[in-house]
Amino acid sequence: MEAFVDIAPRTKIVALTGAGISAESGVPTFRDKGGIWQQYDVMAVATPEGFERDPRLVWRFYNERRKHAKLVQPNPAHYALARLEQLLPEGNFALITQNVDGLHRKAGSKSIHHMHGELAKVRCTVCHAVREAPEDLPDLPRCPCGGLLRPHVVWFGEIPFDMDKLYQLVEECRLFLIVGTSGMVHPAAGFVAHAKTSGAVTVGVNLEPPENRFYIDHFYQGKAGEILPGLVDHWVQCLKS
Ligand code: BV8
Ligand code: ZN
Repeated sequence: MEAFVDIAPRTKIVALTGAGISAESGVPTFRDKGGIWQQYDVMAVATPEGFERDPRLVWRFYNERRKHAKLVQPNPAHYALARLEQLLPEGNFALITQNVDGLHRKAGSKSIHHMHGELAKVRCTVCHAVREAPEDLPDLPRCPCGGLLRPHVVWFGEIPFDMDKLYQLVEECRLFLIVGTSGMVHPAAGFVAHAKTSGAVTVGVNLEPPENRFYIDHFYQGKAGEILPGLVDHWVQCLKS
């Protein structure tokens, strides 16, 4: 593996994470063998049409994942990103995650953009109120207004949250770190190319070379939980020098 790239003290860093950063916490990824989409038909459980057709099936899928997410803990990769944020000057770090599992918040990260939403939240399909998911949800949970509740996540064909803000962060950063994502799902998968054309140095950590590997200047192949702590240690030294 090549030596870790240096950073300068005032570098603005944006990190984008995907399911791979939670793999070592025991959260199944989507496209690896045994991944979530191999057990469920993605069109049936992660699209508005699927919810329209069979909301009970979609609720079973998300309740199962929400229950599992409550039992798992962050791994060294999540903690490394939380540590990096603490050591950088206020406003010089932003975390964009495709993950809905809540592990970045559990690890202490503060500036988190859950672009695909959060398992822990539900949204009313009528009044659009967003609230924490109550403990045990009935088969077809309802809002006090009577509307059917849905998971507060972004399905295929839906627009991810805060896209204008996310594009601004990607354009302003000087270092773009991409961790644990196959680079298959847009528009998240396009952020690394956008960062690079906006003048950022791009750094990637992934078990396998991702689809968007071409745009990654410094690629460290392996497990995020094993590589990120050392990378952050190196960057902490750079910040001190
Ligand atoms: C949209 C939330 C319009 C719910 C998810 C081109 C442009 C724009 C859109 C499209 C386009 N082409 C196709 C589309 C449509 C579609 C899309 O991208 N389809 C793909 C599959 C072809 N995109 C959409 O519909 C998006 N909306 O486009 O709106 C628009 C257009 C432009 C601008 C604005 C709006 C909505 C997509 C969101 C869908 N919702 N999830 C839920 O979680 O249930 S997506 C789902 O996939 C998760 O969020 C997941 O995070 C995400 C991406 O997957 P990854 O995180 O990368 O996970 P994956 O399993 O694929 O990979 C894991 C990686 O980790 C692997 O590489 C593996 O090697 C690595 N790994 C494993 N273990 C480790 C590891 N790495 C390090 N350490 C380890 N230990
Ligand atoms: Zn409502």
